[in-house]
Amino acid sequence: MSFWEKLGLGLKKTSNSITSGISDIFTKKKLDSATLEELEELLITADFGVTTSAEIMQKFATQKQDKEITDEEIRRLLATEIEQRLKPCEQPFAIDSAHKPFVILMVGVNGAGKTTTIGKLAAKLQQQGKKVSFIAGDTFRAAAVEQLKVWAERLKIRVFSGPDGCDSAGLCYDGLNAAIKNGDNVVFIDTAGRLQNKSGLMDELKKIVRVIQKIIPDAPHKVLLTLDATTGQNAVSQVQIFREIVGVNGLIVTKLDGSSKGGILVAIAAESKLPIYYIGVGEKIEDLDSFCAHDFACQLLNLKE
Ligand SMILES: Nc1nc2c(ncn2[C@@H]2O[C@H](COP(=O)(O)OP(=O)(O)O)[C@@H](O)[C@H]2O)c(=O)[nH]1
Ligand SMILES: [Mg+2]
Repeated sequence: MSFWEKLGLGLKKTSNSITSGISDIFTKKKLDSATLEELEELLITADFGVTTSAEIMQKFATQKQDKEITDEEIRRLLATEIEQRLKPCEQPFAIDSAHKPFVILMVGVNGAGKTTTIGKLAAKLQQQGKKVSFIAGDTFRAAAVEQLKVWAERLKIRVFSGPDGCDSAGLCYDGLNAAIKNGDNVVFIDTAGRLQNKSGLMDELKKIVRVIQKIIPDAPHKVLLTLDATTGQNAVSQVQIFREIVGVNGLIVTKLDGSSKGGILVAIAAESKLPIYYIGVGEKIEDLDSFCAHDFACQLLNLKE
């Protein structure tokens, strides 16, 4: 199955509910104000966000009100609106080779998919000929270190880790020095994500950044926030929180397979305007691909391109 097919299958729950919702609403074939209101509600339910849903509804109201329209036309119009909103977030993920190593700090709440994404992304960078290494900065849980080690073994990547419960920032400091010594092109720093304890998390992440800047003043070169699409609107507030803490400059949205909340990408894009570098559609190594606004919008509205 191609990535496109997996994405389509993953978004089925969302796209089916939007599609059938649209056909239910458009029994009258006319875009009157009652229909428009129902459409707006449908978009909100699909997690597009209140602002975006209202904007789209408003646009249809000025352009199409009381005109005859088929449900397929509505889906096409919606797909265009969504693509436009997602387009600014579609940006290539580039490693600036002027930085050696290029330091990537992975942040996000527990279970969002940070460690898995590090593995998948490292595989891609290896294919581009980059020498990659890992720092197991999630020292809070032994299982987290083990999980990163499994990826490292599989990809034959060096992983810098310390004893259970050791100080994460100190480990990152030593790990970064080791990466420099080894001449690595890219180093991923995995971190813990205990959002329950927001101030502790904030302190720890800030400390990691401070410590690595003692070695490389302009690092981290990318702070990637991993978001689990199944969490819906909560993902929007996670963006705000992590931005405040460590200045996130790129997003990865995982679990778009099996999420009935695929519309959340639209809300995240509208609220954050941050690049969405990659999306995840499964647990396997190949289940991560660059984000394409057009493909995503088509799959979300059940359109065949
Ligand atoms: N279905 C699905 N599962 C994913 C995806 N990305 C990660 N996972 C799974 O989500 C769980 C948590 O991922 P993990 O990388 O440990 O999250 P972390 O706590 O942020 O490091 C694991 O079981 C992963 O295999 C995805 O795109 N789709
Ligand atoms: Mg992890």
